[in-house]
Amino acid sequence: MAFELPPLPYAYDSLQPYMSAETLEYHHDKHHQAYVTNGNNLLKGTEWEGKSLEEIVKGSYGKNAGLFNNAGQHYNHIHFWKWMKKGGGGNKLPGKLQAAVDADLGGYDKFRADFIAAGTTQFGSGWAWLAVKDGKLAITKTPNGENPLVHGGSPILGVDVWEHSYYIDYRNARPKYLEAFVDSLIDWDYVLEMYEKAA
Ligand code: MN3
Repeated sequence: MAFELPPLPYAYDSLQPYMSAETLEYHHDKHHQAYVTNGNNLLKGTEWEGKSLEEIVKGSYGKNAGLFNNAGQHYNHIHFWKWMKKGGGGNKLPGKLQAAVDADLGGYDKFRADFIAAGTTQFGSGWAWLAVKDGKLAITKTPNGENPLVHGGSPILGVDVWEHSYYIDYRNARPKYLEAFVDSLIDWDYVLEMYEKAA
């Protein structure tokens, strides 16, 4: 199935002041579009043509680096846009998710600190994740376009720590961007939706 750029699920200026319209215009319209365009070119004629995006991501990992990087980033960004919303973030988690965070991660405050630390310590480009693995929540980080799908897990929340995601708004202050993402942007309802599919 050919990759397609999904529209942003909100207006470009709706995440201000935490993420600017300029960041979203570049990040969605240029960066995500490039993964779609390059991914489609690299998919042509491969054994993964006609497969689902998840199958392409998992199948191309370690076998076709060019296709994997673009397919992985396409998958990551499709969800990244939906992991944010105006008026999101903070510690008001849906009950089922709160219970899992308490049981598996030591509560919300520890989740917040550990998730931000994962994003801060990812050296260079990559992502920080909340994933379900072996039936439990886990916080991880990956380089470049990788995600928990290729490490036996199911991502339910991820934050992009490539500089293109924060440099316009935060310059080099990656921790400030991560704090704003957790405190003011996360759409916990979408995290719950992915958790219910994964658990
Ligand atoms: Mn990105």
